[in-house]
Amino acid sequence: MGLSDDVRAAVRELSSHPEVTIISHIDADGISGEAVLAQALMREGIRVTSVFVRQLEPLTMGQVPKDDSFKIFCDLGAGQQNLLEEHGLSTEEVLIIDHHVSQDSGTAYQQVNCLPYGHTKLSAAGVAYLVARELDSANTDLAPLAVVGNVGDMMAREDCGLVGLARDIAYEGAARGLIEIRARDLNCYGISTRPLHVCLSYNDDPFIPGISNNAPGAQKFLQRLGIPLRDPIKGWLVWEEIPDEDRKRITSALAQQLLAHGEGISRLFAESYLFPDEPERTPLRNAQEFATLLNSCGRWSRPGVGGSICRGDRGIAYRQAEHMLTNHRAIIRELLHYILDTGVTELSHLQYIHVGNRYPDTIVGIGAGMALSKLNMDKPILIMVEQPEDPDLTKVSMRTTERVVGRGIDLQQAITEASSTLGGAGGGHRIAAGAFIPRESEQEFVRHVNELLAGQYANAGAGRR
Ligand SMILES: [Mn+2]
Repeated sequence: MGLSDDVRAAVRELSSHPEVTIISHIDADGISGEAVLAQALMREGIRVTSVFVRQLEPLTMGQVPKDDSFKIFCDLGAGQQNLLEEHGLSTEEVLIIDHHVSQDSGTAYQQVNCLPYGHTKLSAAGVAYLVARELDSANTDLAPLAVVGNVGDMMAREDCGLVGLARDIAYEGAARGLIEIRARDLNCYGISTRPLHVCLSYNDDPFIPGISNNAPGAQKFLQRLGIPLRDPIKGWLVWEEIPDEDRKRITSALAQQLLAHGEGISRLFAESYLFPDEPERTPLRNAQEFATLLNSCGRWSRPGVGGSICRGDRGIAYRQAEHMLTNHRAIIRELLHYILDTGVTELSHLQYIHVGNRYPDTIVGIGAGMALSKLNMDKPILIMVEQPEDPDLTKVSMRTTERVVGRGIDLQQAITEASSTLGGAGGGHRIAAGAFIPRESEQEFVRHVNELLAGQYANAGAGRR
């Protein structure tokens, strides 16, 4: 048995249900995964209703309808099978499409999960695409959405590009002319919407002295190279529009800049995924920015707007999403200034701040990540925020840099261990992780994470010797 057997089994199952409810996650992966599944099923004449949840927990289970429809859980469910069981869902009415660690409940729910087969860099939207393609090979037109989900879930981050099955999906989209894959492109966010010098200055992976966090510095650097930065009609040019030759000159000059500072250049380049059919200079133009657009819909509790965009709405839904994106960025900027103005408390191996109830818990991690590049980048940042629904709980987010991860730091490990010791729960990745902890344990938690990070450094040092 392999993943493709599970995909085929799922398709056999789906074909026998006239009515399906999809329960999906509110982030870019969940929104794009839902759109892939819903469109593929509707093309088969299956009626589809969708529900989005922030996370699957006892409170949100109430949103799962108790009716005769078949239930597909997308980007969630694998780790919450006990909740499905408690909700009274039988094995005949559930399919889980997920890429998270599976927690068996005793009830053997049908799953298509890439993780047990060792596909660690495929998101739920990627798995959903495999199912859609098995339903009908014409569904390969949904490949761009699967790429958005994969990129939105950071599947391209570590390797500066998608790998394995996720990369195959991108190439299928490219074969249909729906995706332009640029190998060894600039590893930079905002290649379709940000003026080039601003785009360069926002980039801190890799951190380039004199350019990262320094828009005037980036502008001077480009002017010295003689790169035209403005077009008389369009105004500031974006990276995507810069001619091939000039792009090569810029990346090689950036490489020299990094080498001159004794830094490696491997992270300067990344594969990028552009959508040539989308309007120029919009966040719809590439996978990273498209994912941000969907994330901002989800974070402002309008995942359905993101879903409409995934289905091709470029009218009302797109305008609403643009508005949310602007708002999203303004609040994150405000949070960034709040962190920098208030200042963080430094411990030996981390720096932390508590923002009370001033900001929504869905954006504090992003804001902390941005603040980090203006703080001591060698120490991971930990940010705490009150939980509006539950005053006894505190949401914690942590962020660090690739460089610190390379030295042996694993935030996911530290935060999961520290939170479980104190009766909370956490998860995430080496570079970014989060947890919910009891409010009264905040100080103890911070101290514990600090100790665990110290231990990780010590172990990594011992390993190198
Ligand atoms: Mn996901």
